[in-house]
Amino acid sequence: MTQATAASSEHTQMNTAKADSPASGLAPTAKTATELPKEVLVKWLYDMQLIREFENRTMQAYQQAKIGGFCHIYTGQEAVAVGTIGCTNSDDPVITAYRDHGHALARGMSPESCMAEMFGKTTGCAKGKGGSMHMFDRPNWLFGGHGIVSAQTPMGAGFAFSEKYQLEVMGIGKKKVTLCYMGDGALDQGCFHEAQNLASLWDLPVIYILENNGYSMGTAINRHTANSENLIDRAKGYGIKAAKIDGLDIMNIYNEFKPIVDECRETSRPAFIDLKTYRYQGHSMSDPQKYRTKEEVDTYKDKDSIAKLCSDLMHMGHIDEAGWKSMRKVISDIVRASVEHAENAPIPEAGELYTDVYANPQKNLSPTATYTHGTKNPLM
Ligand SMILES: Cc1ncc(C[n+]2csc(CCOP(=O)(O)OP(=O)(O)O)c2C)c(N)n1
Ligand SMILES: [Mg+2]
Repeated sequence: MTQATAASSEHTQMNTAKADSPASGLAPTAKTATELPKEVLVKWLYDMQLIREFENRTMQAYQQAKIGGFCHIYTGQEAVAVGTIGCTNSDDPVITAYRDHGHALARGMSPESCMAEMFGKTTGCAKGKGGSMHMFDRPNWLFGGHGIVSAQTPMGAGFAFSEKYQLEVMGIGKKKVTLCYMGDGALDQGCFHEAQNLASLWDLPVIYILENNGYSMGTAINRHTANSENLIDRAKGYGIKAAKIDGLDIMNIYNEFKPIVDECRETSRPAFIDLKTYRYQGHSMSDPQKYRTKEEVDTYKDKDSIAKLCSDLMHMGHIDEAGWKSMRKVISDIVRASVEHAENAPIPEAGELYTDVYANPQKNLSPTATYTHGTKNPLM
């Protein structure tokens, strides 16, 4: 058994799935987060720390030029991905923008697969052809990772439409909620308004989660969008239920977001959530950050979501100093192993440029037929 597998089996034992825990496939259910099983709460801490450590190693690897292209770090925003995904069933569709490593890990992608994707290696989730901005994980219902600002918002409505159509017209499937994440920059794109219009008109069960980290690249939100203190009124203009939630406290996210998910699943009505959060790093790995002060960043670091959850769990007696230390060691070993894995994994053959280009490349193939991963485009 390698160090990493030993560490991961230790983690599995530590967080053995119980009914009502995320690992059972169903969102955990309790009136308030403090009433959730200890295993669920400890797993949140684990997942948030996994993302934090993963991003530390990502930055190192990027600085060593082992990762190329654009790379956007999720540090500071961990409570959003872990808390909101923690309110969903494991087969609810999730789609997001390019700051996507946290969502991929929170959805259950293995750190090896995520890291290898960034290294451009064949064992990455998209065979190394997508990179940092395009994390896809079909078995875990994660549909990207999208680099064009707001491009995912109409697709979010599309996933909700597809699931609803299957249930109500084809008589298959079940009630699902689509989570569509977006940055504050996406608020200003026309397609988001079109998506909200159709989501409301057609009763689509999609929740738009605004990860409001205050900046679109180097432009502060009050300089790029109108009435930025009152964004929920816009959604209300489309008849969409909207709420503003503090995104730095994961317990609070559960308490306020879980009822919205339940209502969306039940009523098939869309929702819009303005989740206030903050990114500790620059917009991407090449950002001198002249648009904000160190003091501002420190103010948010003082309210760090991982430190907050850890302290809450210690007060509740769910974890102690020794447990927290050993959890961090387990995670550190797993992430280090993921970097080693990515370094040693093969790079794609040149011929891979011609595979996976079209979803359905075979002539006369039924549009509903299953696509075979790796199928070569016969025209090339
Ligand atoms: C349509 C489009 N316009 C411009 C860009 C360039 N661009 C990349 S990221 C970005 C800022 C987006 O910020 P935000 O949506 O707040 O997300 P965050 O980086 O804060 O997560 C811009 C303008 C783009 N990718 N797509
Ligand atoms: Mg932003």
